[in-house]
Amino acid sequence: MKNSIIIILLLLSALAVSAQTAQNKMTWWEEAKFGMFIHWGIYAVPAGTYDGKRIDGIGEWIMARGKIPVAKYKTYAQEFNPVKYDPEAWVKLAKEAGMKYLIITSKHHDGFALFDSKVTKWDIVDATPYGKDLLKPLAEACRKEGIKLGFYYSQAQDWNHAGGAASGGHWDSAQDGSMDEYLDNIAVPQVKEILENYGGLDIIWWDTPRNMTKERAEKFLPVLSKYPNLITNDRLGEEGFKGDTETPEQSIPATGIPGRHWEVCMTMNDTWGYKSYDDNWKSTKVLLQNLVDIVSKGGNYLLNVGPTAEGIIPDPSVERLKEIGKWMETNGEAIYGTTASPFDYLPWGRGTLKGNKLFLHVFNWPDNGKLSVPILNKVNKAYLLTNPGKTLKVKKSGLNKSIEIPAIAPDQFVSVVVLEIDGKPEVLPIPSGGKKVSASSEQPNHEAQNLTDGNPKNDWQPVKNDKDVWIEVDLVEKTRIGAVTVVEPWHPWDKKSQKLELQYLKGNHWKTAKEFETKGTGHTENITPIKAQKFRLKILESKEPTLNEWILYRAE
Ligand code: JFZ
Repeated sequence: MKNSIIIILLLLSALAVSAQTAQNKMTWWEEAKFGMFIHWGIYAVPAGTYDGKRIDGIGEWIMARGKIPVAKYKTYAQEFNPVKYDPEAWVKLAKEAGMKYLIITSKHHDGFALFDSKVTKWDIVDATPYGKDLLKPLAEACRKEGIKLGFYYSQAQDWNHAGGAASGGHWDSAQDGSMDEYLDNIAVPQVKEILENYGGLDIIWWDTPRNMTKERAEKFLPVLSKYPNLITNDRLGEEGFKGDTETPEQSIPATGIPGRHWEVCMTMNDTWGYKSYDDNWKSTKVLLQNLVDIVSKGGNYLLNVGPTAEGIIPDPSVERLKEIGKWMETNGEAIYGTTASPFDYLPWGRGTLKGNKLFLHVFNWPDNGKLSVPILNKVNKAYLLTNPGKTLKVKKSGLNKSIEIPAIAPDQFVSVVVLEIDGKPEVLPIPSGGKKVSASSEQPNHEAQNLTDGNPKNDWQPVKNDKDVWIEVDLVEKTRIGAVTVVEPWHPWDKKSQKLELQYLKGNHWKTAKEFETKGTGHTENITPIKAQKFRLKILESKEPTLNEWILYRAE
């Protein structure tokens, strides 16, 4: 009797422990934060130029943008001979950059398979002089180096197999055919191939679900059901296939995506697939601050490289990845396995959290020797992440903590200050959160009140003939405001923007705090702190006035 009680107690405690440390298929992904995207294929041969003309837009779309006939495009395969391809070196580079996973285009919209496919001749083995599967050795290198592996697979668009979709429509009769037959005979079997033949994938990354009705998307489900640990994104079907991750592209959602896993994919220059003349490289500082920004909002960063037809990752990419890697080597603790920032806004940078450690990622190092942190908790210890032996002095300053920091930023990109705090982080709520909003006008189901509800998925829209569009919030008490964020619904490629003016009520007069212009993808603007109770946002110029969220932050 006694023994069985002890056994039951032991079992119960074992259950409790396993529940606490419950692992699921997303656990590694949540901890990883940073991955490498690789766009590689036949398009690296024309590399942005067709018929002597530079073709606008992203390199991997050259066939569509240049309306290159199928037969002509196929001839490029004869020049695709990546003899300098060194999969081990690619994986090592990703690892050196601090990336934990890698996702490569196993087949992009041009329909070309980088793997040995039995259901088509349009693949690396049958169509190129190289003649060897490119993904086998890459998968082996990933496994050897402990890097998780994902394949991008363009399930809907396929510009070379008859019946495949093409956004904008077919431009060559060779593309015409039944999409269902294409799915049954090419796409579904190929997905089976990539899942079965590469030692198990960690991720499948679908793309552009053009014409992917529910019935068509469902064709992939029987295959996928055999891989319960496979992570998939949200681009399989037109509707209703949410997958595991949301995939904002080329821009960072201003307030993250609450309640979902999300991953921002981004290019280092302006193209995914290699273009010989695209030199518009983002700086290491921008890329690194993007990573920190994304992680502070709870997301992952999937950063792209576009290798050449010879199999070389362009030097500017390699340089940047190595610089990021150097930073990650000493500051990785403030990235991997962290959770989103407890702060809604920090004027000088971003925050991440792990246990009782609060990591303060300083983008703009204060020149007065003091870092003001709006945290209410007791701080037990403060130090630079790169110099934990030397504690920094912490003083109270109003509701904030003031950290005494060195005069000069220890890092040229992002300097990390660590605070060890007592208990869960406590911060003041967003002043505008949940507050009453009124507007010059609003449409049913697009009420102004949506603007302060913390949900970026609903929106406010004024009526069509509104000539003087504004929204107004009452903060209930006078509050010092130091920044404003708007969440907007568009993508970078929509090329939308809105001109906005933040105003505040002083006496009986609306005064201008700041005018600014957004790019339609959400925006945060710092202002000279203003103390007021009522604020207005005027939409000065917009083709389609709308906002998802409007946030006013406390100036510290
Ligand atoms: C898609 C692909 O088309 C692109 O080639 C690349 O692979 C990227 C990661 O994913 O990008 C898109 C998707 C949708 C649009 C533009 C680019 N769009 O709707 O205009």
